[in-house]
Amino acid sequence: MLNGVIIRAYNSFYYVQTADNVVSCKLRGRFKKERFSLLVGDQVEYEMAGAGKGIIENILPRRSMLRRPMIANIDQVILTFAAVNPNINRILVDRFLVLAEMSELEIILCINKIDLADSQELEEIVTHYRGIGYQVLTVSAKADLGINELRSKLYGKISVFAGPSGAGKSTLLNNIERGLTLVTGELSEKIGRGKHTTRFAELLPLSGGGFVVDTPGFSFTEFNDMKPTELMHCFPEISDRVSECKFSTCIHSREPRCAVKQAVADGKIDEQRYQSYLEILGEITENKKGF
Ligand SMILES: Nc1nc2c(ncn2[C@@H]2O[C@H](COP(=O)(O)OP(=O)(O)OP(=O)(O)O)[C@@H](O)[C@H]2O)c(=O)[nH]1
Ligand SMILES: [Mg+2]
Ligand SMILES: [Zn+2]
Repeated sequence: MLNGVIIRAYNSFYYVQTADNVVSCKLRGRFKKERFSLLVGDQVEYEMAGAGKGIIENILPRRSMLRRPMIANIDQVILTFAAVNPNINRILVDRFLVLAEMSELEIILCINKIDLADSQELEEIVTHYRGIGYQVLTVSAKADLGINELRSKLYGKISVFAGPSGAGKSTLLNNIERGLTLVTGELSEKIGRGKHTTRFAELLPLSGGGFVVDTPGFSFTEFNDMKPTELMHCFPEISDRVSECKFSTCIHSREPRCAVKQAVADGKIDEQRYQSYLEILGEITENKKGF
């Protein structure tokens, strides 16, 4: 049996990347029920059925699954923001970080368009997020800065580029891998949002090994089904302290003897990060009231 990874799914065809080519596969009849559960990113075993064609015989166990977009076996999320245009906004960064933390994947914060940035403001934001423990890279797709370091983080892994629209995700990927011609800013406006955002997710192979996934940006983050206990663990610096709160049910808002609030008062947790936490907490507890 041969091995490969599904890089694209279209109609009932699955395009399977092998060591040296792409094979267009159909599913073995007995798998038809599972058709909708087979995802881009899945590792499969297949048998050849003519030139460039194959039949998928087996799906290997998944290491991970990302929900938005639905992709299997992702290793890391490259959360991409523009330093400027659109200007970086810490609350928005925190909101995206929470979504990324929910996926339990590795996170790299990538700040693009540093060619336009004020170096002091950039330094501040980098220091801030490194201080919390995040990996932060500063790059410019246009001016070709920091691209090699970013590239080196991608090889041998499956990485999803996510973040707000206009951050430069597609431009970065076009720069990282010669031969990619992803639609970027100016063009995507002409095509219109509708078409741009309904694209199917696909794995784009890197010549040095590994895959990247471009995603359409969204500027609106939602936390519909999240529980307060999940939320607190999406802030590493809060998560680290929850066991020190007086009450095990503490959600770190109005409770007395709360180690998190104490850490904010002592300057050990950043006040603005705590405000981001409270803002999202307010949204998820507000949602519950309707039921
Ligand atoms: N000055 C500058 N402009 C950049 C840089 N990277 C991207 N841009 C511009 O920013 C705009 C948006 O870039 P895209 O790559 O389309 O952004 P995106 O994140 O893919 O956006 P969506 O697909 O809508 O989510 C384009 O006009 C790019 O030319 C950069 O490093 N510096
Ligand atoms: Mg794009
Ligand atoms: Zn607490």
